[in-house]
Amino acid sequence: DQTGMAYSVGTTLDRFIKSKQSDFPFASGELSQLLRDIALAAKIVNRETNRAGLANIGGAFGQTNVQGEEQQKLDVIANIRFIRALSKGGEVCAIVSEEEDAVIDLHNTSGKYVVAIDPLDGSSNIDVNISIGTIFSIYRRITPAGSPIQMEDVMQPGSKQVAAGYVLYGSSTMLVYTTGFGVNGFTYESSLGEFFLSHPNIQAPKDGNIYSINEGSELEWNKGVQDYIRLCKEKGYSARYIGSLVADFHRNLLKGGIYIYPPTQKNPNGKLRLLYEANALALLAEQAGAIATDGKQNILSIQPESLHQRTPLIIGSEKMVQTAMEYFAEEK
Ligand code: AHM
Ligand code: MG
Repeated sequence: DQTGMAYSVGTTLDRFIKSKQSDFPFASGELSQLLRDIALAAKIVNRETNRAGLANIGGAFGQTNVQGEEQQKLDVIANIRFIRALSKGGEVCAIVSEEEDAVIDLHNTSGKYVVAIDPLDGSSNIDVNISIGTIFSIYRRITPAGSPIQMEDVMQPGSKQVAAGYVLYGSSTMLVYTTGFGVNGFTYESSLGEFFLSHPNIQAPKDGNIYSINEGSELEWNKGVQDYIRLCKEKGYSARYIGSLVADFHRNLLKGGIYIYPPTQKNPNGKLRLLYEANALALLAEQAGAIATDGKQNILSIQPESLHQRTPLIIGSEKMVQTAMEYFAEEK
């Protein structure tokens, strides 16, 4: 029951995951454990992001390592943290990460799940104390457990996701995820080291008045995009663009809005990556009653052809995305 259920104040993520186990009557609990692994890594990355400003005074902060090596970049650290958590848990057989060219085969053939992850998205915002995020998609492997993983296990369309979510490292840190039964958001209480259910059963507004696009690229857009953004202005919508996909998506999900990363001359297929950026947010959008498309088809129905494939992304409130698509269909 997604709507009628009242959660007590102080439902922790762990307890929530446990209470949702009955959504999967025949499940072994491995997906639940995998979600807990991700939450743990998120707490660690949260700690690192909070300290990021102290990186250059690491000595005083006790952060310089014994070899005197330079502090690693936060996105590299996040990549290591998530891969470590996912490898140790034992539920995962393969990982696709934005930070790694090839598939990471964990050589754990009994692991049922494949994870695609952008460990720390919003690279231009990392060093300037602006919200950043982690995005993840979870798939069940197709080939039988016990055999080596194959590309088909990894290259599944977004419609096959069994769970997806993001972590937003913002003014509060939040974890928002779905297992295909609605979308729930948890806010991190750092003094207790716990995520608490703060946004049960998130429903995206059907319409909105915020548009999010990098307007610096306007001259590179096709006419459909230009015309739609002009419409947004005629309607008096607000422009909001953080440049961190998770943060822009999260705001629009709660307030109603549209996020667009269109094809540009520089990036004819858009900039964002299908496997570990667009798919997860598309599933969350759909589960919250919003829409995600590449302009022609539902993001979730795209059959991936390469690991780091890009896709245009139009995502947000149903009415806004539908109107945008009518404009984009005119093209040129
Ligand atoms: P990244 O993976 O290098 O961080 O790039 C992805 C980010 C998204 O978070 C954001 O929405 C987009 O790139 C912003 O791109 P631009 O600076 O071209 O507007
Ligand atoms: Mg990214």
